Amino acid sequence: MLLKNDIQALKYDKGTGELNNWLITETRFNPETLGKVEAVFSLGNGYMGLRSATEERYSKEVRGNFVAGTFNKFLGDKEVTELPNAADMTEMALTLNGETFQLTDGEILDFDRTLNLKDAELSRQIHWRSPSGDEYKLFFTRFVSLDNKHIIAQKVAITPLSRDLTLKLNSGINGQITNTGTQHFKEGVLRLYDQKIMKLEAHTTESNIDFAHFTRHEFTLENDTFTPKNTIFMDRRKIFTTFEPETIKKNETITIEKISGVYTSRDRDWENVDTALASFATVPNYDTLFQAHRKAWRTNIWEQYPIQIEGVDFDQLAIRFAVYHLTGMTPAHDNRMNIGAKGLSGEGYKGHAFWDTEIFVLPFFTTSNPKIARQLLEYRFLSIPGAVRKAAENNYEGAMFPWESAWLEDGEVTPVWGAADIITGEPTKIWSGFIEQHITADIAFAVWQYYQFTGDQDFMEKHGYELLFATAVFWQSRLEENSDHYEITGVVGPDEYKEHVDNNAFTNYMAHWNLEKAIHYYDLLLQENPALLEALSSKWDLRTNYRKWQEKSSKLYLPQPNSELVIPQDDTYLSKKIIDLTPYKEASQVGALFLEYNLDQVNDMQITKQADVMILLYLLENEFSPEVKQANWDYYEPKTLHDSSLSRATHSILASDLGDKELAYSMFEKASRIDLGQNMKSSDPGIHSASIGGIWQVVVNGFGGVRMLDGKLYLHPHLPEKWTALQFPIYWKGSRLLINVTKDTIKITNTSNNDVQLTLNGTEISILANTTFTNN
Ligand code: IFM
Repeated sequence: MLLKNDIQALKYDKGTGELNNWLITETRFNPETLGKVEAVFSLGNGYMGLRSATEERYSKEVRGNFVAGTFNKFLGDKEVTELPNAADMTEMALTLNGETFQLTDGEILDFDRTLNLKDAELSRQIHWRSPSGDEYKLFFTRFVSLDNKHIIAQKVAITPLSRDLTLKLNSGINGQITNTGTQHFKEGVLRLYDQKIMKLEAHTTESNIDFAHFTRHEFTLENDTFTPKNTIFMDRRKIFTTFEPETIKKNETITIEKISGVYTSRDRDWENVDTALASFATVPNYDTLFQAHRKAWRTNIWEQYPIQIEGVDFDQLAIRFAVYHLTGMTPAHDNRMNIGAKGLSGEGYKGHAFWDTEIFVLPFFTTSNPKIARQLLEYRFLSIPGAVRKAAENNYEGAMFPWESAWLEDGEVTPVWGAADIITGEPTKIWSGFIEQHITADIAFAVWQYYQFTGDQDFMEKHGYELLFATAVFWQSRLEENSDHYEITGVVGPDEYKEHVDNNAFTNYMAHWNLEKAIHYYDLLLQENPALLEALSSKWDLRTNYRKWQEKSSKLYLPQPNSELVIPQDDTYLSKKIIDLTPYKEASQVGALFLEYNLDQVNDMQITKQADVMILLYLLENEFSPEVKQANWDYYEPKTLHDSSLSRATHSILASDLGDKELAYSMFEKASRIDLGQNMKSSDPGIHSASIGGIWQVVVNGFGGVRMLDGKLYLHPHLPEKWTALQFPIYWKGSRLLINVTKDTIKITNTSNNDVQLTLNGTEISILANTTFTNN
């Protein structure tokens, strides 16, 4: 389906047979829209993410290779730490019979570029006529290994069709790459080993991380491997070799493999550059690497998450696309790292982690791969010292988590200045790092959600209780007394178009929830594990805090539904001006409103950027009646621009809950096209991690109807009209359930040795160990 303003630049139906709904194809080379494909087709394994910039270079490309957790801060007060763009190892500049291979020159007779999600491999096939009229076929493939996290493998096969070919290849490692102009690396050693392996060492300027990059090439002509004439050259931060094979006969195919590796001193098994080199030296050729990589994807990903949608091919592709990127963006190998709002697919948001992780992405892992969810929560636990510092800097107590996070110790890393203000001509101040505070409760919420789904007592004892208590200590210190009640003034809620508001409903309710949970677990530990409570008490002064939690939580102002059942988003929202948002809602460009108004003006209008009250109704769903949910949907949705990619998924899930299948599906259609759709300008700085997590949530929590309420599992599917079947796995307290929903049956297979209790469409049932339950 094409949405308004779409042109069909991507195709989704090229895969047939085994590859049905596994391929995304760009069918027309467009040098103006390189960024979209670089991000959406990016390759990654959680250790690194590689933008899919082409082997040959173009003026509007943005090459990018990001290694998780290697943050560096450039000099100067205006800079914040960011994920540096590592040296580029993918460039391969080809000269064919004296002409530079460039798709902007000559003529493209045939072209497609395809991301195969199943094998996580990118391919590009081209039939090119050079400016002088010679024709060539070129076939490029590449992948970032899931089996060996350091490795990028590339291959190109070139066949001259018009006459014999004299080929020149310029290829190596280019450390002149920057983050939009900022050079994060000090020059290191360059070296060619045994006429074969090129090395470029680099060191981040401030965080002192060592990077070792290696690359090597292999040439094959009609099955025979050979070493062509080659000349090495070095430049600042650059090592390249010019290869000049003997003439290749017309219609013969020369294949060139380029295998590259990146290792850093952040690796847990890092010893030094020499051991990294020794490890790289044992890496096999493309095909052998590919077999292992493919097996890893099949076994660890697609067999682990067998999510199937029948009825709409695009939707099946979209959920696979989501799982593909959720895998590539997540540093599952290291609990000192988290997920960037753009994953590892671009410079956007500087690689920083936001509430996007806990509220939008984490539910996928909590439900489908609890081990990874635990590691992501451990990252927050390990970053408590930075959160305590942030609290202290703001005269609060406890752990006040940063709005944007990078290094564990950093605390707040949100930049202070952002986009241009069209009225004042100055940069707009970004207030989120100062006053978008709900993230502290969001993290506590994710801890609790993880605990309820998994029953992981070990995590709670080591990390979870402390996270719940430390966050509650912050909230009690944050609340402001106002005659007979407490309130929270001067914040930004999820709706970032409203700054310095008082009593943002989402923030207040979540803070209250956080305090109540802390009280509950304090009481519980007092009974069940007084020794642990004692240890935590002495660290966080819990006895005093407990009294304050009780006193303040019960008096915290929670905005109540008004006579129309609408919950005020904040103290003044409902009294602000209402304008006609139709032109902005219909605009293809996000933020179109700001071409006409500045943020101060928008602050004075009833315009909401993204789900705000709506996400409250989703997260704390059993605190609100269906009537309240409906009234708030009807009030806020027309005023919501969905200018954040986080918005539509939440709306879709709520629409499912409200029984409006059509609306839920149309919201899902839009959410699932944020990156994957035909808007070729949607994703240049990187894919939208939260929106991708949101796609999974819509499928499993929305249409699949999976919920955890008060620690119990509920299932109430609402299959969209167009779907005939939906299958997905979930873990509940360590037991794996495979849920299969069709128009008239629900089948639940319990593959564990424990019985599982759940409420299915309102009826409590027990799925016995190792059995399948069918409801029809
Ligand atoms: O965390 C979000 C926020 O809610 C809206 N602006 C973008 C951020 C990063 O995705």
